[in-house]
Amino acid sequence: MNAETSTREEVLRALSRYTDSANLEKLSRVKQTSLLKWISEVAELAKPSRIFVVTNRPEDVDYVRRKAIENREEIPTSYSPLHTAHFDGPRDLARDRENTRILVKGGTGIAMVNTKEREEGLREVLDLFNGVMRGREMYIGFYCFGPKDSPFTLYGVQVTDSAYVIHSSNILYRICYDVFTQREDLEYMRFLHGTGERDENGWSVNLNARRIYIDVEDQITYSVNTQYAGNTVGLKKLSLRLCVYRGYKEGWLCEHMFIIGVRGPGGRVTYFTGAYPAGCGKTSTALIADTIVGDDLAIIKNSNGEARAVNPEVGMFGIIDGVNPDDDPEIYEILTRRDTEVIFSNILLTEDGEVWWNGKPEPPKPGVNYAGVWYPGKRDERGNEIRPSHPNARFTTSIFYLDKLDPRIDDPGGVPLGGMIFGGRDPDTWVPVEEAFDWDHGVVTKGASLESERTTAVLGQAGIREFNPYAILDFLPISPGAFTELHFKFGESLNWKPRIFGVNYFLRDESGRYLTEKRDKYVWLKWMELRVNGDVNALETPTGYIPLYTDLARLFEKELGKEFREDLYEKLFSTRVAKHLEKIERVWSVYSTIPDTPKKLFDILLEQKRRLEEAKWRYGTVISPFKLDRK
Ligand code: SPV
Ligand code: MN
Repeated sequence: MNAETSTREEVLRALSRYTDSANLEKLSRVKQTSLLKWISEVAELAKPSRIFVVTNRPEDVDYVRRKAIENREEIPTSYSPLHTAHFDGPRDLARDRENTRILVKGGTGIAMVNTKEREEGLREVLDLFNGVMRGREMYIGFYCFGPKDSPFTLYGVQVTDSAYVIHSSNILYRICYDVFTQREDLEYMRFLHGTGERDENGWSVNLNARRIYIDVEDQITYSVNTQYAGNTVGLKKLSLRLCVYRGYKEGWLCEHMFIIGVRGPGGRVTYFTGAYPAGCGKTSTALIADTIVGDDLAIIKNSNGEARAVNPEVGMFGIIDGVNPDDDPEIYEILTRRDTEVIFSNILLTEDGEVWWNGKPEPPKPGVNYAGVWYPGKRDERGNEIRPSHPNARFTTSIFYLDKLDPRIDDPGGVPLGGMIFGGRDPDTWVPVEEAFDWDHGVVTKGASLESERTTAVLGQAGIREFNPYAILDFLPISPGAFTELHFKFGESLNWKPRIFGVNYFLRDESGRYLTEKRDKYVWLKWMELRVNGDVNALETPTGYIPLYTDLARLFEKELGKEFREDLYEKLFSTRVAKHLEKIERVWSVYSTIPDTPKKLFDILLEQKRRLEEAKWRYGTVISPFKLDRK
């Protein structure tokens, strides 16, 4: 017997203390001895009463669903056996920015990234895992982060004592236990989660010891004393940091972007990715598109000189607040069908066992919600009325229910990218749609410069612009400067670079009224599709290319049956020079604090500033599109 086999046998013997014969057999088929060793170390530390392994078999998936209900992590509804409600508790229903940290050797700071000295962080978090699963079952799930047999795909193992976390993972990702039993050479990410002590409502109680630590070198994440999926489901936002880091090392992109298809003349489909900060139209754009590949994440690689994208996920963890039958018919239908599997989180579960959220046409009945028992008019200790469902209430469901699902969702080669879209909540600067001059210009002035106004619903301080480059700031393990450099290099490696666009659905007039309507974004998409394919001309502004009035008038008529007036066009597409100059100042001052910002970023900002100043001298501070040259 050689040393390898004896180690493997020893590891399996150690694991047998936590497993029945069926689960030991499942583990024994996993080829990566080092992974089994880690699992056994985790078990020794967290001390679960037993281990359950989720394979590709439907019985295992069903078992997890049943356990989530037995453990009271999910509550059945009267509406459908496949609909359940989950509550995170009033102080645990969002991502915890403060306690989410990237572990860095020596604790060296990374500009704009929340870090922690690695050894110190590991000591702290491993201590929190000591005995954390006592009396609980530990679940192990194996997943693909991407289509099976794809060069884009990453692999991950979720270890958790929460059946809800594994249930969510089973909906959101492809189960890939089979791959782990076939390929010994697999590189994989590891996600360890412990719910921590729960109170009588089922909420995690030790919120002061809530920690989400990310070790990018070892590709392990730790999450403890929390339940909210954005903090706990490893392959969601924790893997995003690991994926960005790996892309940074290897020269490809992992993005917080949807992937959509837009149809053009002759039935062609052009694919776009899009990055928008929360609450800025990301999901609604994805759902209004002609086809949808993904709603949240994208892995983008150079494939024979062209940029191709895959969605690493197969499910949606979407905001349910405001979803209504008129504006979101497709999602509404999925959420109200009885044969769809949905986990509703932080909604209102009414006393007759039905799910209610803000957006349902009928008024809410009493029930339980994220803050306990709820009845109309209930107030918190400060006298504020408690909303029946929370603004960050969510649905977890399969993307395969979507009628508009793109047939290439499982394509191992990904979809070819025609364009990349960046959008923020901007009342007064960006036009509704504009194409950058080229890749580098788009990277800097659209992606790296993305800002968004805080919404009143989130912070109660409307009007404050937050810097959120590429809509990924919360998830960056490297500085925004280094991330920008990565985009430059990626662009250089391509023979054909996707066009880059900026969109803004939130432009307002002097009285604060929105100037565009919800469905107008469909026209902007159609215009971008035509631009990518060289089918329409554009006007050159100091900040990029904008649509001609005649093209938009035709598209509004054709796509929405709506008249698009010339005076509205002029208002929407005027270049607001002074606002742009202010924006450049803000962006410049942020990047000048980031030491690894490439010089090219400043050069491009400077050129844009010069163009704006020259235009201001020629035309004044607001430039009508009718004054510009056609390109
Ligand atoms: C987001 O906030 O961008 C989400 C939800 O997609 S979370 O999983 O919390 O990140
Ligand atoms: Mn997201």
